[in-house]
Amino acid sequence: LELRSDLERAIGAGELELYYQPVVRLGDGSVSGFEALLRWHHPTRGMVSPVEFIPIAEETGLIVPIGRWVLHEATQHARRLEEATGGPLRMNVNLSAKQLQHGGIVADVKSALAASGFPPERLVLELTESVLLEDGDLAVMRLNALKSFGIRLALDDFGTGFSSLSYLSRLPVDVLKLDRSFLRDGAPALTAGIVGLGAALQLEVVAEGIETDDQWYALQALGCDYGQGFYFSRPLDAAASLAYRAIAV
Ligand code: G
Ligand code: G
Ligand code: MN
Ligand code: NA
Repeated sequence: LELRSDLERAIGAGELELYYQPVVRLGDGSVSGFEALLRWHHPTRGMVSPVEFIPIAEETGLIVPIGRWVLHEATQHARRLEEATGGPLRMNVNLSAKQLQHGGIVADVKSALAASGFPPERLVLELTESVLLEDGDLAVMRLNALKSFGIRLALDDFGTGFSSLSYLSRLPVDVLKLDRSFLRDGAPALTAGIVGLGAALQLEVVAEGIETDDQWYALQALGCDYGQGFYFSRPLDAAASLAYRAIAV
């Protein structure tokens, strides 16, 4: 496929860009941090979605240098965001299973933190339960090594996989990200159940895909602490993310 060879060039050619979506405290709508999301500006196809090119990056192994670039870029931008807002912020970075299988991940995270000076306590690595599908014990070892620097782990797309509950006991996670399908499909009992599960396990819960004020208020009433979604903000380019301020409550 031609996208494959194009992707090889894309990093060096500066065609990859990170967008940043705010994560807010549902209590008052204030910004707790941002999630970094990759975008590829392809010279002829225009914007290519990560849903299309991340799988290619994984098959070709290019996810390793791309992921390294993402970690460096996101932690450096996190420092700029903190300067712009004058307070501490978290930065969430997505990791795929392939990145975790590669031995370099621990060194890559360490070097991004050292180069940026961003504190590990505010870096959140998002993973899905698919990290356990292949060589799960190795993945858990690497995750524990990462956690030993003080970073946080979030389980992304929670509630959509096969056996989320048993995976929860194996993965050393701090945060559950409730998949946006729960809000989209209007599943209030399941949403309440997962928020309750998070509380029982002393995990933070981030609700994804908040698009209306009613969804916000309902989650607030359930005691869900954090959220993200188009209601607060779409993913923003770097300049717009620096200018983003909490919506007035
Ligand atoms: O922003 P958006 O719809 O387009 O993202 C789609 C998916 O791509 C998300 O579910 C996310 O997990 C994945 N993704 C986005 N950015 C990155 C990244 O930097 N690294 C990895 N591994 N996945 C990413
Ligand atoms: O899997 P992951 O959660 O990393 O994917 C995040 C993706 O979800 C991004 O592509 C982002 O653009 C998308 N997204 C974020 N907020 C909303 C929302 O409120 N509604 C919808 N439909 N998509 C969203
Ligand atoms: Mn994510
Ligand atoms: Na998600």
